Amino acid sequence: MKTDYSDMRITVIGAGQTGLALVRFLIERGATVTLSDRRNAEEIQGLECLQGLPVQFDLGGHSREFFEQADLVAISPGVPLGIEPLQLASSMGIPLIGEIELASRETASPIIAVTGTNGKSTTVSMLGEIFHRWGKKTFVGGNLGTPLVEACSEDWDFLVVELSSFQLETIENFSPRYGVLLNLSEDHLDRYPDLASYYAAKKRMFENMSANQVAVLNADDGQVMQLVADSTCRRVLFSGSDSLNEGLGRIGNELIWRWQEKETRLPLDALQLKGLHNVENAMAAMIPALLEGCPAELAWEAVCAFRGLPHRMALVRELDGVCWYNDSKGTNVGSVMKSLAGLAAPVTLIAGGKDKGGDYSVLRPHVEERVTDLILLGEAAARMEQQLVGSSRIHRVDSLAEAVELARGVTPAGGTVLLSPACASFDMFENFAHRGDEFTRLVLQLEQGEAV
Ligand code: UMA
Ligand code: ADP
Repeated sequence: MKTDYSDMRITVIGAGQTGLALVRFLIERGATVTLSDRRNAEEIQGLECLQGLPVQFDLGGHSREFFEQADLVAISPGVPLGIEPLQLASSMGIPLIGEIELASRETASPIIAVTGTNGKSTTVSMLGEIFHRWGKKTFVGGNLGTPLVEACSEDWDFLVVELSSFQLETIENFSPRYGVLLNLSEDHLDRYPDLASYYAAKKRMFENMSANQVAVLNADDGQVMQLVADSTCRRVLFSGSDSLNEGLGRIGNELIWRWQEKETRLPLDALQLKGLHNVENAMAAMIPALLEGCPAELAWEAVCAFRGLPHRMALVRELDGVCWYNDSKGTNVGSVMKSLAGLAAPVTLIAGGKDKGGDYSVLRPHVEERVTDLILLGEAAARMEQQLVGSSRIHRVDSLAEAVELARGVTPAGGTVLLSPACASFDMFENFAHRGDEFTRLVLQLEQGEAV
């Protein structure tokens, strides 16, 4: 399993979390490594973790020579395959490999992979809670935060891996024991020419899976069922709206697991996380555990005890009768709809950020129903305003600080302020967590008694 990279010249592209982890791994395996990034050293965080290692740097742009002369190019997920240096390497027959493919070749541990447009991080975290409570040595990472390559030199009972479409684009032989597909809706249209290409990347998760492997699918999502229609792997379904003859369904306030002539019921009231979308995430997380033989009650206890991840509908504070929620991870319109659905009017919604090219007008009925003031910032603000004009009072601001100040001024007691941007954060922040932390800091600074 241990690939011998000694004497290979490998160029790693992207000096983010993935690239830095790849460099450390490949050097340990004897490769001669160059790290290439379009940013300068001063702009890159965490480079110091490579101190003392024999790595060559190609920073402030990608030089041809490191792509022309490589034996292999290892790619970070955020780097699009269409950029010139990768096209060049590819045209010269130099193999390109993504981090998930590279890492998964190194491990024999069973992989539970989770993808979908929304709910991935919540679901993999729930899976981690279940398997840990069951006493299994379990890695939980991937797009969630820790690159898979950091785990692949160790033995694990299970590897639970969140996969984005970017990571799936570059797989070749990757084949998880379980492939969970939660839902599909519009996202990442700044990277893909159309929705079909984004869905096609998601579909790749199933392309090497066969009858011994299980696709865990959301029966309520027509796009999901259609996407996997021609796959040859086993399927186990979940539904938040229907009792299923086989699989994990729902009847009123109970989940019902029907499998091999047996039936188990679980009380939905016990789930801490609210909203139908979290019921779906919980069901998706339960299925691999149940099929692995984890007692249903133990798995359900673990899921119910889970209190959610930061930056997903996290209540920052209640101040003068106004609740302030940080949903910085609401980075597409689908997730904003779910977040809004759980709130009562009047809501002040702070949105906008890096524009991913999607259609914001689908938010209109949800904004009209609940949002009184819509505060827009970032690169996407102009397009959002155009598409949502007339749906609520719209304000444009230049910074998050200004947005918070304005929200404070316009939101009456009994109302809610929600940061749920429907956009990526990279135009103004390092990532969604940075944006959420900044929002939290600003909100915690607000003084009592100064509301409208
Ligand atoms: N870069 C170049 N040339 C380019 C493009 C980018 O050099 O043409 C460089 C950037 O300057 C930067 C580096 O590439 O230094 C960033 O690489 P990256 O975007 O792959 O970021 P990582 O830090 O490695 O983080 C990635 C995931 N990021 C993306 O896919 C954008 C992280 O997901 C993931 O947690 C991490 O790997 C570990 O697996 C974040 C994300 O935003 C949370 N994901 C998207 C999402 O969830 O919507 C898909
Ligand atoms: P992801 O990792 O796919 O971005 P997260 O679990 O981080 O998903 O949740 C991000 C946001 O997406 C949440 O704040 C919530 O608004 C929304 N969300 C979570 N789960 C679902 C789901 N199953 N379906 C639709 N939206 C969801």
